[in-house]
Amino acid sequence: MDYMDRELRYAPRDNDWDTSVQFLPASDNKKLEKKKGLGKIGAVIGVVVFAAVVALMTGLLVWHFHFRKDVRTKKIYTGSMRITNQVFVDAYENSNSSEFKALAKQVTTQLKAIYGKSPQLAKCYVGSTIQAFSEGSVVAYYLSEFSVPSGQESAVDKAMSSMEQLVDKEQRTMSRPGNSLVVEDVVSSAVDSRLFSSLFSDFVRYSEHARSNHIGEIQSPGFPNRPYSPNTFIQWQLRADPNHVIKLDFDTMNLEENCKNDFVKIYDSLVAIESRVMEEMCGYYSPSEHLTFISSGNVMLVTMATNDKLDFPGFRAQVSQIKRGSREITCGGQLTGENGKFTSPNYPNFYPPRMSCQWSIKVPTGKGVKLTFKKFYLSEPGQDSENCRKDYVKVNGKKVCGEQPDNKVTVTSNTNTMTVEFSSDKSYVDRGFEAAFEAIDVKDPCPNQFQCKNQQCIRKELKCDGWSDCGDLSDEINCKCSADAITCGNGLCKPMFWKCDGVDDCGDKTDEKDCGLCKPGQVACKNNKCVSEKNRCDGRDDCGDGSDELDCGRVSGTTCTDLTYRCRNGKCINKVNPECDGTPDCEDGSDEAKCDCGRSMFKTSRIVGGQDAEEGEFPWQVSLHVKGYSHVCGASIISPHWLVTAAHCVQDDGRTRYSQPGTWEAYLGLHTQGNNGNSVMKRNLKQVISHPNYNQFTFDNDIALMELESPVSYSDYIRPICLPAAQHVFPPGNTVWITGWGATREGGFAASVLQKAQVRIINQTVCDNLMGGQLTSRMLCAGVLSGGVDACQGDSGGPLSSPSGTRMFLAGVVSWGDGCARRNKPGIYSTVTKFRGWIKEKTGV
Ligand code: 4AZ
Repeated sequence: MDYMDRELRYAPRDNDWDTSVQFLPASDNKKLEKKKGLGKIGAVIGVVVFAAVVALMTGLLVWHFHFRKDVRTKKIYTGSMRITNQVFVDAYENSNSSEFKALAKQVTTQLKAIYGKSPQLAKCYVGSTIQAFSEGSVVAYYLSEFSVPSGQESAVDKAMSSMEQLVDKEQRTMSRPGNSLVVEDVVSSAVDSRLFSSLFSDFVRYSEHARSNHIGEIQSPGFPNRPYSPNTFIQWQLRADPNHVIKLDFDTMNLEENCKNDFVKIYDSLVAIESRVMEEMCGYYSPSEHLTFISSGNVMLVTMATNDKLDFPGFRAQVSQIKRGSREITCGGQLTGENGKFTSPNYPNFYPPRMSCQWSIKVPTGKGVKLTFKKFYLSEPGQDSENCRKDYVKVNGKKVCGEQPDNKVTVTSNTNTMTVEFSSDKSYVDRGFEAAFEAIDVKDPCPNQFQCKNQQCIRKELKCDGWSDCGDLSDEINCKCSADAITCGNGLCKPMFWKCDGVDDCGDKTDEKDCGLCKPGQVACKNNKCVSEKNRCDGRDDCGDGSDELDCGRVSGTTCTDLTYRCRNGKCINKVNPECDGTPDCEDGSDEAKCDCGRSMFKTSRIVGGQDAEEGEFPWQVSLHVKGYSHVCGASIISPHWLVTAAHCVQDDGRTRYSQPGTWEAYLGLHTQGNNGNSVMKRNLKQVISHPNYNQFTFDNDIALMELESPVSYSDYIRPICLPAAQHVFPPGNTVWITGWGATREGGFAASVLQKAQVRIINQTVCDNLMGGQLTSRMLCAGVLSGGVDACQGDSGGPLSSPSGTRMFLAGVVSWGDGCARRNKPGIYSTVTKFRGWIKEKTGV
C-alpha cells in the first residue's frame, strides 16, 4: 500500500486506499424473473411467487451467514514511539540507508509483539511500515494496518486506545531478547478518513531539512503558475536540527472554500497522527493575515489533500528553524511596575503546542493587581469551557479558555502579586492572548465607579440604566426600575421606548406582551392591521398589503404586492429576500442572476489588532478624495462603472464645487490612506448624480451616484456589494457592519486604516422617538444604543453592509447623526431599498 511505502515519490497501485468497501456479488436477477406458468390460474402464480420469495430469503440467509462474515474493513493507524535505548544517527533520515532499514525491522518486530498482547489486535493485524525517525532519543513514526471483520471496528479502536498498557505488558515480558527496544510515549490514532480517498491518483511525499540562516520554501504543486491538481495527496516532512523547532510561515493560502474537498493540515509530528494536529486550513486567507506556526519539537508534517478539479492557486510557506529558547518562543518571567503588557508566545501568530509558561506579576507594595485580557483566542475542537482541559490560561488558580470578547475578562488580586500560567496541549493551536496589568487600590478597585461582577469598572450612572454595560448583566440586576422604565419579568429594567417595538429586549418577551395591537389568535400585518391567524397563508390578501401571505412556502405565481419580489418575467414570489440566496425561486431564475457581488474573497477570520478591517474584507468600500486634498467621504462599488454615496457629500459650498465630477478622485481597493499599493485603483469621475429630492435641511433622500471615467476590473480587493431589491427587509435587531476612514470619536481624527464595527438595525418607531421625530421613511437607524459604536464624520457616503446568507447587501448609506457614538443616539442611514428604482433608472444596475 502506497501510504505505507517508504519511497519519496510513488504511484498508487490498484485499489489503493480502498478502506473497506467490498462489493457483494450482484444477486442473480434470473431468479427474480417472472416465470411463465402452465396456466393463468391465480393459485399457480401464488405458488410461484411464494417459491421466489423462499428462494430469495434462502439466498439472503446463505449470503449473510456464509459471505458476510468475510467482509473486512481495512483500518490504518498511525503513531509514534520514543525509543530510549538508541541514539539518533544522521543516516536515520534516509529511508534507504542500511541503518534505517535495520532499526525499522526492529521496530516492526516490536510493534508485532505489542499488538500480540491484545487478542483483538493480534487477530486483525496485517503489518506495519516505518515512515521516519527523528531525534529524541530516537522517535519512530509508523503506520499499522489491520483487517477488521465487519462490526468489530470499535473494539479495535478501543484496543488501540490502550496502547500504553499493551506497551507496558510487552516491556515487562520476561522472554524479551536482550537487544529489545525500550519504548515510551507511544501514541497512535486512526488516519483521517479523508486521506483514504480511493480517488487519489497521485501520492507525493517531500522531505525538507531546515537550516540556520536559511529560509526554505514549500508550496502546492504548480504554485504560482497553475492551479493545484485534483485527487492528490501530498505530504511534506519537515525537520530541524536538534535543539531547534520549525517555523512555518504561510504567505499564501488560497484553497477551495469547503474543507471537505481540499484542505491543508499541519501536524506536530512526522506522520499524520490525529492527536497531533495543529491546524486544518482551507479557503482563501488574506495576505495580511498572520499565519505562522511553530512546532514543539524539531519535526512538523504538512499534508494537502485535494479532490475533484476546481481551479485554486494553492499555498506557499516559508520554512525555517529557530533555536529553542529564542525570543519568539520563550514566555513567562517576572513583570514589575505600575502597569505592563505581555502576550502568549508568537502572538498574534499561533502559539506552539505543548507550551507551558508562567508570569509572576508584582506591583508596588500595598497595591493590588488588575489583569485584563485585551484579546483572548484559545479555542480548539473538543474544548470544554467549564473545565478547560485543553489549552488554557490560569490566573490566581482559575482557568480561562476558548474565545473571549475583547477586554471582557478581568481578574483582580488583593495582594501585590499575581501568577498567570499559560498551557497548550499536544493538539490544535490558536492565536493566544494579549494581556495588560495595572496596580490598583485594593480597598477601592474602581474609584468613583461601579465594580462589575467580572471585575470591570463602569461609570456609576450606568448602573440600572437598562443597558448591560458590564457585559455580564451585573450592573442591571437588583435594580428598582424607575417610572420611565419597563420592569421585565426577569427583574431587568429597560427603557420604556423599547415597549412593543417588536424586539425582545427583556430577554423574556415581557416588553412585547400586552401591546394591544392584536388579540390572541390574531397576527399583525406589516401595515399594523390585525387579521385572524387562520388567514395567514390562505392564498388571500387579508391584510391588504399582502403581508399575511409572505413566506408561506408557496413561492411562484403569487399576486404582486409592494412586499413581493418581482421576477424579470413579471411574475411575483412571496419569499422574503429571495435575491442571491443560492436558491432559484423565479421560474426564469432572475432572482439568482447578477449575483457576483457582496462577497469578500478572503476567509473572514477573527481579527487580532483592534477594529482595523482585514485587507479585502470590504472590497466594495471606496475612499472619495477631493483632488489634491485628502479623504472626504466614503462610497460603495455597485458595478465596474458606478458608485453609490451620500448626496450631502456632493453639495457645493462657497469654496468647493463638490457636485462636479472633476473635483473628485475615487480610491478603490484602498486599505491604508496614503498607501497606494498594487491593489489600489484610482479613478476620476465622469458624472455625479445627486438625488433630485435631497433636502439639505432634513437630509431626506441623502443619496448620490458617481460614474467612473473608466471602468474598474474586479480583483481580490475590488468587488461590488449586492443591491437589495426594493422589497428586501432588514429586520430590527439584525447585525450589520459599518466601515470607513472617518473620525474614530466625535471631534477626533480620521483613521488611516479602514475601520469596521458591528451595529444593529434599530426599530423605526423607537429611533424616531430617540431622534426627536426627525426620521423620514427613507432613513433607517443602526447603532448600539448603549453608545460607543457608530459612524462619524468622514464615514458619510460609505456602506451599511448587511450580511444575508453568504453575501453582503447595501442596506444603507451613512448619512447623519446626533454627534457620534452617543448613548441613545444611533447613526442614521439612507434606506437603499427606497432608491432601488432610481438607481436602476440612472445606472442600469
Ligand atoms: C458626518 O458628519 C457624520 N453618527 C456621519 C455619521 C454620523 C455623524 C456624522 C453618525 O459625516
